[in-house]
Parts: sequence; C-alpha cells; structure tokens
Amino acid sequence: MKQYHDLMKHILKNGVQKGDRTGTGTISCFGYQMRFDLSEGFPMVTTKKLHLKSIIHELLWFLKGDTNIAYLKENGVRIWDEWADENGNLGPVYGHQWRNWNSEGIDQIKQVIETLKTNPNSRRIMVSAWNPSVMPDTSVSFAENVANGKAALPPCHAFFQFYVADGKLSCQLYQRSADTFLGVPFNIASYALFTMMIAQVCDLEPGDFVHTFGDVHLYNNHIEQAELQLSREPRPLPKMKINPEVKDLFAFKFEDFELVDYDPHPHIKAAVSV
Ligand code: THF
Repeated sequence: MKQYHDLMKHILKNGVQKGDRTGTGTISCFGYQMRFDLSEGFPMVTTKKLHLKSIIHELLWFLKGDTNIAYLKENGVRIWDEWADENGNLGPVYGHQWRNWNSEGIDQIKQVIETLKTNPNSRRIMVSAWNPSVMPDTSVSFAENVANGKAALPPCHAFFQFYVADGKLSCQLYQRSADTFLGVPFNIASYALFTMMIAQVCDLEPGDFVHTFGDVHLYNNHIEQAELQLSREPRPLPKMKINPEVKDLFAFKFEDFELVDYDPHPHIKAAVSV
C-alpha cells in the first residue's frame, strides 16, 4: 500500500493547518488521487492492523438501506455510535440515499446493477449519497437533526461511478472530506470490496478502484501515529475470497467473505473526532 503511505507523506509535507468543525484541528490538502489495481491483491493497509469485520458489516448495513445502528451493535461494530440518537438512528444517511433516494423510492444500487448488465458502456453509472435536502443544521445536535428528518452527518464518501472496459469493472469515488489516519483505510477496503461484489454479480472481473479526495487531512492528534506507521515497511497485500455462488448483490452475508494471507503490523490506536 505504497499509495496510502504516499498520501500520508504528501499531507505531512504539503498540508496547511486548518481548523475544523470538530475543534481538533487538522493539516489539510485539497485534491488528491490514488489508484488500486484490484488484481494485485486486496488493498488492506498492512502497516497497522485493520478491523475488517467492522468494514464488512458496515458495507452490508449500507446495502440493506439501514440507517439505525442496531444491526452494527448486534455485530459488535461501534464505529457509528458517536453520531446516533438515543434510538440508534442516524437519519437519512448513506444506506437511505443509496436504496431510497430522497425517500422517493429510487434504488440507485439496483439501477447500477441493471445498467451494468444491460448497457455497460454507459457513462452514467453513478450513485450519489449527497442530498442537499437533508443536510443537517450544524448549530443543533446530531439527535435534533435526526428528529427534524435530517441526516446526522453529511456523507463523506459522497459520489461514485462505475466504468467497464475489457470485461473489467472499475469504480471511482469522490470523497469530499477524508480522515486520512482512521477513516481512509476503511474507505479503501470498503469500496474495493464493494467493487469486487458488484463485479461478481455482473460477471465482470475487478478492475481499478480510483479514490479521489476533496479536503484530505490528518487530524493534529494523529500525527505521531502517522509517523509511526510510516516508519513501518509495507507487506504483501492479502487476497479476498468471495463465495462464488452468490449472484445477487443483496444476498451477500458476512460468512461469504474470507481474507487470506493478511499479515499486518500491530494496531495503532487513535482518537476519533466527533
Ligand atoms: N468522522 C471522523 N472524524 N473520522 C472518520 O473516519 C469518520 N467516518 C465515519 C463517520 N465520521 C467520521 C465513521 N467511520 C473509526 C473508523 C471509521 C469510522 C469511525 C471510526 C475508528 O475508530 N477506527 C478504529 C477502530 C476500529 C474498530 O474498532 O472497528 C481504527 O483503529 O481503525 C469515515 O467514514
């Protein structure tokens, strides 16, 4: 994962101090791109141990259109706890916009699968999680926004597009805001897995995952951790095995995924800014 190390080095070298909503402060750059050829292995960061279980359950939860953290909690995943209201709701976040855009019954993910199967040359195979009509009011709490029918948080990974050439499926994500130390390794693995799942159900081979950023930053309380990680030597990428029998995107279960040959350096703890 040289690409990820290069991103951290780029921010440490070129980033500028910038205040942010959470009050932590960041070093930030605007605009950056990474590319992962999914035939070279599964892009899981090896220079710290990543919790793949959280990544898989979060993706399955998005795909269900679910926006209540109960499913995540049942599966021991805590990464959304900070933003949910007392009933576990996050408002119309990712899963909602993916499967039921603007509460209008538009299933963007079904449309992607349909278009990939019938018109793979299309240049319109896009999904938007960004919905201006549900933007939260930052002067009130997450819970109050949810009570008002707004999203607790606007989506960070906001739009993605699929592309087919030579029988290979590629995906490009535009991420408007990126927590490089904590969130980005999750986001890479999640979209890489998503691309592989869609490729399988559309009888395509996985191509590239292209990760494009807006405000890409290292929180000021993650700098030491980033430097420790950069001092470590990346190891060979693991391989992701997916149960080949699953041909319906919405039928995947946690047990259908197996990561092999993942040999990471130890986990590095870091605090999440809320
Ligand atoms: N807010 C911030 N500040 N950073 C983010 O990455 C982020 N997200 C989602 C929404 N808001 C965000 C939540 N995703 C972790 C990882 C992803 C998250 C939130 C938190 C995290 O703490 N990871 C730890 C522990 C993982 C675990 O226990 O499973 C880690 O060390 O990786 C980005 O989409």
